[in-house]
Amino acid sequence: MTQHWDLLIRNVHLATMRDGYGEIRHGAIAVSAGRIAWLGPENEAAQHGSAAETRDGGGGWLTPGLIDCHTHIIHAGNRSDEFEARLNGATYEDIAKAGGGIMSTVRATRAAGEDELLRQSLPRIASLLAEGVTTLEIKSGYGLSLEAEAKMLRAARRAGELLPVRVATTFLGAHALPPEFAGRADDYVAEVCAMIPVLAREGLADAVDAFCERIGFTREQTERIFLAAQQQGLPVKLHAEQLSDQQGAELVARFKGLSADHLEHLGAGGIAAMRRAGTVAVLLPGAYYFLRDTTPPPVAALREAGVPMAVATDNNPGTSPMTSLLLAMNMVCTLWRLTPQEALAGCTVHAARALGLQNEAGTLEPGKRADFALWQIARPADLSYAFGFNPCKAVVNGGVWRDPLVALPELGA
Ligand code: DI6
Ligand code: FE
Repeated sequence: MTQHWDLLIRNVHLATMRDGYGEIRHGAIAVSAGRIAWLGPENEAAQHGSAAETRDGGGGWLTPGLIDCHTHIIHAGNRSDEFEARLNGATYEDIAKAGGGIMSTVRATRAAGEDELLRQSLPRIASLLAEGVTTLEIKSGYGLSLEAEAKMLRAARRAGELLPVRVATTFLGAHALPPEFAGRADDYVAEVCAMIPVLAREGLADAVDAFCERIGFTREQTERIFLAAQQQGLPVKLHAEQLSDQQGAELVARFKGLSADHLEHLGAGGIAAMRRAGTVAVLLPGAYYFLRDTTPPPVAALREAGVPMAVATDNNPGTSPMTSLLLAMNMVCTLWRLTPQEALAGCTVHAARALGLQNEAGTLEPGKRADFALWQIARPADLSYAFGFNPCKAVVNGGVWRDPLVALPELGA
């Protein structure tokens, strides 16, 4: 019995991302009700079904839609003024004394209404979407009060309604200590724990994250936050070992966390714990580059241990004002010696797992969401090889074909 499909894309090479690239040359892929119904060699399509609409992929490569699994892309203002001041000789201390740094983003984000937040953030998101991103994680963490964190998360949810992208939200109340809690970090952590059930009830958070660092929150404080998340049935992830080894990876693995992110200072104990727990290592080369860091994450040891490695932009105004996942792929290859295949897996199959979406996205296989990117390239390695060039020709979101460039919606004044 043959199937009836909504859409058949023919004349493409498929990188299914199952078992390496999982290449199917001269392939075709069929969609029904927004899901993948069939895929295989093009010359076998007719014996499996027929489609209401057929598209010619032009001999390009079709991959799973890319997934940016770690961003702070909803925020107001930017910090190019500080960037310039530093390059003209100002020190971080001067800038902090003048009220700059992360607190300047917190002030701007608190002051912006939800529409204004979206107006400033949607162009950044559109930049990712032009490169084939179909799933995007967005963290809060520049509000640092229940009201302002909820506003950020609502804006993130709305971004997913206004633009063709699946948004996964993460509550990052423990990103920095707000000024009104100066010297009372434990009191703020109690406040963050109290926000979790409220945000969970409103369906605003898909996961909970924290910044476990000397300049962030301690492991004990992070654990209190994870316990509060666990009580609400929310999965956890962690900004871990970015600047120093706080053994955050061990902690997040103990909670069977989705991911540990950054990891430049990750030790052997953390790697072993992540492997046992199935916690994904999310690599963020933008922050490493922008901070001119010199300690790379232990990529060879992660590979050796079989810990899945995802790759993300970490888009944020302080340490990674980057809106290109393709650039992140090039960076992990050039800076950290991932292979192009690992880089693409890092933005597809492993990124899906870092969001708990491994049954929905990240590979081309029947039953998964029909989220694809179509590239005019000779081979998948082209995606990691060139930088500053975008070979994306079309994107498919849930079976709906679109141009890579999306129009931005009008938002109220
Ligand atoms: N790690 C970082 O590098 C950013 N947040 C975090 O947890 C910094 C955020 C900023 O400076 O705005
Ligand atoms: Fe981050």
